[in-house]
Formats: sequence, C-alpha cells, structure tokens
Amino acid sequence: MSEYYNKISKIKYEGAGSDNPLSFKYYNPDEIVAGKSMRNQLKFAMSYWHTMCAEGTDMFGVGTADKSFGATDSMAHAEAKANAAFELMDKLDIDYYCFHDRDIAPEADNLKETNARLDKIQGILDNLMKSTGKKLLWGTANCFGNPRYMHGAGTAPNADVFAFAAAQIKKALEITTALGGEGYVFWGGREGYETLLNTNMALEQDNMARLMKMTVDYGRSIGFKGNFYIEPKPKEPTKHQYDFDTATVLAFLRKYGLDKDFKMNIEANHATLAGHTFQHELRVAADNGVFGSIDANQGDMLLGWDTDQFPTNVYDTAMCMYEVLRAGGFTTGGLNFDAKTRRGSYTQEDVFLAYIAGMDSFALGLKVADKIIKDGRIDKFVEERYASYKTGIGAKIVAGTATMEELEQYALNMGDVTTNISGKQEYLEAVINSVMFGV
Ligand code: XUL
Ligand code: CO
Repeated sequence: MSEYYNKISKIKYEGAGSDNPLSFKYYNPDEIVAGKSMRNQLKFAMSYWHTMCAEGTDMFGVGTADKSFGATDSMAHAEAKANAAFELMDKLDIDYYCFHDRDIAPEADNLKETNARLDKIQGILDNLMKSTGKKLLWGTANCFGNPRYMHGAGTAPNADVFAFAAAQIKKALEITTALGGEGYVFWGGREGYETLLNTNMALEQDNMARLMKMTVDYGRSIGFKGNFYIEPKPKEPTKHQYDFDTATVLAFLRKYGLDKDFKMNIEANHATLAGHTFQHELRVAADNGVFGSIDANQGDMLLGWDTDQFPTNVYDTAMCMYEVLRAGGFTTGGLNFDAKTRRGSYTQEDVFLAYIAGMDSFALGLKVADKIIKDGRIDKFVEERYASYKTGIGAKIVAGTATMEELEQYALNMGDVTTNISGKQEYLEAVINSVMFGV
C-alpha cells in the first residue's frame, strides 16, 4: 500500500519532557485514568470532511492545502482518501472516524450512480476497517452542500427535495449500519430559515420530525443498533437553525415523541455560538439523559462564526471531561475532532501537529477532571450549597408534599431569610487553578 504521509512516522507518547513536536506529551493511550485507559475514556475520532477533504478554501480565496493524494480521477481520489485516512489514523493511534456520505464518495449525475459509488467505497472502507481494527463512530448525510438543498432538506418547502433527502439519508444509514457505526448524526445545516416572511415554520418542523421518525424506524428495521444523535447549532449557514441548542432540541424531541430515540452530539463551537459555554450544553444534555457524543473543537471568542479550531484550551477540555466523567463516560459516543487546521497551516505535518495538540489537550483535560473529582472540593461545595433541601421544609419541597399555604405559614414564622451563604465563585475558580497547576 502506498504511503501518503511518508514524512511522518507513527506518533508515540514521549511524555511532557519531550521536545519532539511529533510526539504525544500527555496522551498515553494505555495509561489508566478514572478507571479506564485514556484510549477508552477519550475515544478519539477523525473527521473525514476536515481532515481528508477540506483544503482551506474560504470566502476570499481558494484552498491552500493539497488533498489530492496524487489522484486526478474523482473515484481514484475517493479511494486514495480512504487509504490516506487509515494511514493517518494508524499513525496518530486514533481508533474511530466519522463521515458524511459525500466526504467518502463524490456525488454523480444521478442518485443511482451516486449510490453505486458509495457501495464501492463502502467495500474499501470495510476492508480497511477489518485489516486495521479501526471503527466508525458515526455516519451522516450531507444534506446541505448541493444546491438542491438551498431552502433546506427535511424542512424544504418543496416535497421533491424532502424525498431526495430521505433517499440520501436512507443510503447513508445503510452504509453506517453495514460498517458497524456506533451512531448516526443529524446536523441540520440548512434546516432553519433566512426570513419568516417566506416560511411556514410549523410545517417545516413537523416535516423534520416526520423525517427523523422515518429514519429511526428504517434504521431499526435494517438492524442499526447504534444511537441517533442531533447536533445542535444556532445558526450558520442559516440565519436561524431549528436545532438551536440542547434545550431547544429537547423541546422539539419531546413535542414529537422522539426523545427516547435521540441523544445529543454536542459541539464546543456550536455551544458558544448559541451564547452558552461548552460545559453548559454538556450539563443540559447529561441532566436530561440525552448526553451522547462530542464534536471536539473550539471557536474564537472574537469571531461570530464557526471557526472549528483544534481544541487547545485546557480549561475547556477539563470542564468538558469533568462533565463526561460525571455523566458516566462515553458509551456509543466519543470525541470527534470536528476541527480543521488554519488556512495558513497548510502542510501535511500541520495536520498531525493539530491532532497531537487536540489529543494532548483532551488528555490533560481528562487528567485535570479526574483530579477535580478526586479532590472533591467542588462537588462537596455544591452538595453543601443545597443542604437545606435535605431536611425540614426543603425535604418537603423536594418530596412534592409542601403546599403554598404551608410555605406561607413557614415564611410568616421565619420573618425573613437569614441563612444565605456565599456562592464563593472566585474561591471555586481558584480551586480549579490549584488542581490544574498542582500547587
Ligand atoms: C457543521 C458541523 C458538521 C456536523 C456534521 O458546523 O459541525 O460538520 O458535525 O454534519
Ligand atoms: Co460538528
């Protein structure tokens, strides 16, 4: 098999003292942290679209990175990308990958031929997976790139577009199932609106739910055992995306009776676009029993769009892994690097350096999260903060037995509240620093 990244050798853990840029400083796959190997705690995945496809194109310029992998014909290119993807995963010791249908095989002139192309690449991926032991974290359908989806896919005003999207999702789910995918994602890039002046929002949302229900029923009928995920994002490309954030998606799922079928795929940069922290979105998902998987990246707080940067902010990775550990860890989910190198970081080596930076940042985050939990000061503080609900009137409120009359009598007897205690935010932030920096 030809090598596509021939200047890069297998990346090894060399420890924090190493000055070799092409080594892991903190990610030591077999080291046990919080009862599991780092490999199993973090379940890293490669995003096919950014890593194998995106060339750094932006609104002002063409791509800077060469991702042709030496191929000129489009199907030869698809095959080369598959081989290169598995070489990259092997060299980075990444066990999982994620794809959109159109990342793995280019669309043809008609659906039949497009599906035949997908079948061919599915066979290639299947062989590569069998020979390397790599696994599919999740698959999805790109129902946003082609011009036919200019007004949406499941929420399009045109029933023909809805039908085409359903056909595309059916095929993507079949491939995901055949490759043993642990999940199937809905990210509704164009499922939203530009203006309410031309939009029947109620019908669009009803239709989206219909499409999701059909997908779940079909998936289960063909033996798909994984989780279905929705990936919230508030905007971009649409001005308003229906899957705005986890709370909005939860209301949608409950309205349509889909809440037992879907979990969340939380993306860090989508959380911040929605005006939330990454940790907030993870907490809302976990508290409501819908924590599923994570798209690991970070945004730039000075920019109002989805920059999909590799995650290097250890404070964020620590609070993310704190939420993941508290939620019991990943089951079918994992950490998919939905992240791309900057346009100026255009070399093959940059891709490796970016993954190393992201993986090391999450390894550090995992270690810090484990320390925060073992240290116990944060959890103990929160526990004590709500102690008044353990006894007396608080216990009655929690048990649901307190009445308005009883609470009024209690307040009258009390006169006024005299028991408020400090929230100690600054102290708690300092505790995190002391755990992180070990002093
Ligand atoms: C776009 C995004 C997508 C989804 C999969 O912002 O995050 O790549 O992760 O469609
Ligand atoms: Co994403």
